[in-house]
Amino acid sequence: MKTRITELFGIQYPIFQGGMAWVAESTLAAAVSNAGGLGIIAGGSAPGEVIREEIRKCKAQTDKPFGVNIMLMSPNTEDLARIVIEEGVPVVTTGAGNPGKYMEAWKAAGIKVVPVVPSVALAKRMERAGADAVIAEGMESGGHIGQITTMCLVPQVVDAVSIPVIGAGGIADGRGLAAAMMLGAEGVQCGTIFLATPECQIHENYKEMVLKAKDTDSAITGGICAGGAPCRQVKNKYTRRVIEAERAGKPFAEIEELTIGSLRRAVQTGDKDNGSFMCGQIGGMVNEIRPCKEVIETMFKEADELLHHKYESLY
Ligand code: TUI
Repeated sequence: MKTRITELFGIQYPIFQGGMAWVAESTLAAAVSNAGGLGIIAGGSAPGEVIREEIRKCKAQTDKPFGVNIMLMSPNTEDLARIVIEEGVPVVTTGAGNPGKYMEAWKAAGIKVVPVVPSVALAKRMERAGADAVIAEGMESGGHIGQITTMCLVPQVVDAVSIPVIGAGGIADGRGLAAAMMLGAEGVQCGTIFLATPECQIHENYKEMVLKAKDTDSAITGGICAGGAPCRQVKNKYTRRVIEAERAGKPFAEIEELTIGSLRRAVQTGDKDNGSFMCGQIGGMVNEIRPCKEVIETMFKEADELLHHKYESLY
């Protein structure tokens, strides 16, 4: 499948792996890149030097292009914005904010910049600021989310900008990939499906939570997570406690106390009661562990079948 995304990023398949904070480290990113997609190291809220190490480890594991995601709510954003330039990272994706103030420096360094946008307005602003592509991410996604579904966001963003659009949110197989292409996307970004791979270095309990999750098993902790950002994760005692505190109108500091460190607890200690197991709504369809290469190849084979044969036979 050749699109402006495969051309622009020099990758075999137009698929990005989501920049999942605490989750997406060098081994996962290198596995996705080696399988022909674009692997991404998540900056999350880690110190810049930790990510510099991850970038170097990734380079040692692949000679293919990869990217770094910069989560703009991080207190270490300035450091990371500089480190991606120093390390010659080919692609930067951003999330959780407007990367406008860094764009000029990244472009001058030859970095391809791909912001996640939750709205048409931000997509247009990013195009004007020089973004190479945008990721239109629907609220089906895990983690910090916007308000619009993938089905509604992708075609509206595609109509509003001329740069290529990558669809994200709720995509985990060839059907989702084909659907995104039908909406006008030229590639997809997937997160949840890559949690269920042997290359993903999260705690086994996290994988178990994703594999067991049904369609309705995610909860949005509203407007509180990470200082006022809606956040989707698997329902558990933690989400019930946070949502209860929110409904009771507890002071912000008290709720923040509950949420701080919750994603790290999920990823590193697999604390099923106190962790935030971020996962998209498509988690209900993710029922087995498969290597990244198999995930990607199967997805594109399925989409190819659908796009070439299934609909042709209806006419
Ligand atoms: O960023 C994400 N997903 C994330 S970030 C994250 S880290 C975290 N850690 C602990 C608690 C909470 C979060 C986990 N998941 N996705 C991309 C995304 N970007 N979703 C929404 C946005 C977004 C929102 C507003 C992008 C831009 C934006 O702009 C506002 C503005 O400044 O115009």
